[in-house]
Amino acid sequence: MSDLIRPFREALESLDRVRAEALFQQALLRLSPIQAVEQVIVPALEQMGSAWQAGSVALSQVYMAGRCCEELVERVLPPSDPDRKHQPRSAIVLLNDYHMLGKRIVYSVMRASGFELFDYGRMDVEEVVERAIADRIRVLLISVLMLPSALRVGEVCLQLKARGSGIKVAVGGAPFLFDAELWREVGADAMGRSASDAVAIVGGWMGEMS
Ligand code: B12
Repeated sequence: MSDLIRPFREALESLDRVRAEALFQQALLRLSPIQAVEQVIVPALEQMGSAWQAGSVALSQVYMAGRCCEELVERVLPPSDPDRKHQPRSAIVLLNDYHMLGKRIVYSVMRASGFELFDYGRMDVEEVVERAIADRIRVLLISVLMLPSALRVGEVCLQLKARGSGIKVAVGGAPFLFDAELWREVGADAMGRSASDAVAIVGGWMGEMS
C-alpha cells in the first residue's frame, strides 16, 4: 500500500481533491475502509506534518489536506452498526486541540465496531471532568495532537481520581506516539497508537468492568 502514499500526499499538497479521491478509491479496492484510512491517509498526513516542520509545505496546505481527508473519512466510515455491544458507558473527547481528524476516526471506528459512545467534541479540562461525572462515564477516550494538550490530560486524570469517579482513561495522538512513556506520566490507564487499538482497549476493559 506504500505505493499509494506518495501520490496521495502529492495530490493533497497540490489541493487536487479529485485525484486524492481517485487514489483513495484505489486503496479501497484492496483494503477495508479503516485499513485504507490508517495505511494511506494517516501516513500521508504525518509526512505532511514533517514537511511542514522542515519548511517545505505551508500550514494552509496542511489545513486543506486535513479538511479533504475529513471528507473522505466521513464518506467511508459507517456511523453505526446495528449489532451494538453490551459495554461500559463511554465517551470520546478532543482536549483543547483543534486537530479533529484523529478523534473523528476513532469515534467512527468504535461505532462501526459495535460500541456506542458519547462524542463530547472539543472541551477543556473542567468541562470534560464535569460532563464525564454527570454522565456516569466508565471509559473516557481522550485524543490530543499538541504536547500542551497531552500534559493537560494529567489534570483530567488527577481531578477524576480526586473525585473518586473510577473512570478509566485511554489516550492517543501524536505526543503519545513521539514519547512512549508519556501516557503513564500523565496518569492515563492505557494508550493506543491507532483507532483499532481503541477498540481493543475498550474491549479488554469490558470483561474487567462487567
Ligand atoms: C492536519 C494537521 C493540522 C490541521 C488540523 C486539521 C484538522 N481538521 O484536524 C491544522 C492545519 C488545523 C493544524 C494546526 C496546527 N498544528 Co497541526 N498537524 C496536523 C498533522 C499534519 C496531521 C494531524 C492529523 O490529522 N493526522 C491524522 C490523524 C488521523 O492522526 P491522529 O490524530 O494521530 O490519530 C490517529 C492516532 O493517533 C490514533 N488516535 C488519536 N486519538 C486517539 C485517542 C485514543 C483513545 C486512541 C486509542 C487512539 C487515538 O488514532 C487515529 C487514527 O489512526 C500533524 C502531524 C502529525 N505527525 O500528527 C500536525 C501537528 C499535530 N500539528 C502541530 C502544530 C504545532 C500545529 C499548530 C500549532 C501550528 C501553528 N503554528 O498554528 C496548529 C495548532 C492547532 C491547535 N491549537 O490545535 C504539531 C504538534 C507538535 C506538538 N508536539 O505539540 C504536529 C505534530 C506537526 C509537527 N510535526 O510539528 N494541524
